[in-house]
Amino acid sequence: MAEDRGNHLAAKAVAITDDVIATDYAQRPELLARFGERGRTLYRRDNLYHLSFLTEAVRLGEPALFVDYVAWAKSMLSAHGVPVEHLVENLRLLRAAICRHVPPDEAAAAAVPIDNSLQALALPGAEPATYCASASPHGGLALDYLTLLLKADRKGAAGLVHRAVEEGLPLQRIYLDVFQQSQREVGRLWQLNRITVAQEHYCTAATQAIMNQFFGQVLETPRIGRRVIAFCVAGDLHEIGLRIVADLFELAGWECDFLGANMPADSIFDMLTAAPPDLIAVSATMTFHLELVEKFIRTLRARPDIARIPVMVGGRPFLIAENLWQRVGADGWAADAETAVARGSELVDGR
Ligand code: B12
Repeated sequence: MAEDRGNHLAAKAVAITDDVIATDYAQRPELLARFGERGRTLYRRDNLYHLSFLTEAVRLGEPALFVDYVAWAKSMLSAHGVPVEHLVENLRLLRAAICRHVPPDEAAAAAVPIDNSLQALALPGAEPATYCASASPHGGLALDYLTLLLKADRKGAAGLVHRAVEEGLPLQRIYLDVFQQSQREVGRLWQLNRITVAQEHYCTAATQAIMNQFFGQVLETPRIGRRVIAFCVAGDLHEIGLRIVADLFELAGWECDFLGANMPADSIFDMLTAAPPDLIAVSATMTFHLELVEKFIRTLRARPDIARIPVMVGGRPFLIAENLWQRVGADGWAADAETAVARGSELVDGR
């Protein structure tokens, strides 16, 4: 059955991982001497991580989710000095181990994203491109903003965007062309091992603080009598994308109950029942949280009192596989906050 896809991979993740490691260490006994017990622990952690992405790609029938993950893993590993050949060999062992542990139909389904990834790894790969290119809209401003943050000058960065708004740049552009793009660039620089986790945290916290400075302005738009509840599924800690969505809804005159990151589903249902909104906006950034997005929508649809509230989804995995929103059962999706407001309005108009 389609809805059972990926179940065996999830259930057998530990056994598959142990098999990969046992096979590799038997073939290459020097690994233990070279990398010690810690090497084995990291190898184990990485394989469980590979499997968490692969399971979602198989479950949702979207191989692209795994291909994107492998491209990301390649770039992370090579930035830390691990040659691509290690990843290629790891994927081959993973493919073989899966065949030994899950039924043939699920093994065949898992082979598709793995083979697609191996093909992509065989091509010469460029490093991921910058999100703050001067040719992109307000790319120069985004780069200047980020450069100040990376020098730990958040006052300077705040001044820069406040001046741009005073000179007439709409707040929407600051949110999308500066905050969004600089955050994505921070991620790229971390991925390439060019900035530390501490620098990423500094930039993120500073951008959140600067966004808060604009919040009064965001609320000035006359209200239009529509309300959206916005949250990130449990475990997902990435809230800035959804916060941008929330603020742009407010700028368009909606009331937005922004609940932020890591929201337990039970509590959402209490809120939805007590005061049903016109629209629900659900965000997930990590691919392995898609299962919770799908589960939330399935549970909602089974509750007659709130079943018909339209649900929009968004976040990083939805940018990778454009039909994913349908696969998780949503009514719509959007690639960015501006489109989210337009699409959300259409969904509510169409009810
Ligand atoms: C900041 C950050 C964090 C912070 C988040 C803090 C916070 N308060 O939000 C912290 C440190 C917690 C974090 C943790 C992790 N992170 Co992180 N993180 C980032 C980073 C640098 C920026 C996120 C962000 O603000 N993006 C900017 C927003 C504006 O973009 P966006 O989310 O795409 O949102 C837009 C659209 O998608 C859409 N949208 C979003 N939600 C919704 C919802 C609806 C309904 C709609 C319609 C539209 C919509 O509209 C938004 C605005 O236009 C990203 C890099 C990146 N590319 O995003 C990495 C990134 C997402 N993280 C990554 C990773 C690996 C992790 C960790 C696993 C790291 C670790 N080893 O622990 C953990 C996982 C934590 C978890 N369980 O969730 C990777 C993911 C790679 C992958 N292959 O999946 C990324 C891509 C970094 C990278 N380049 O390697 N992270």
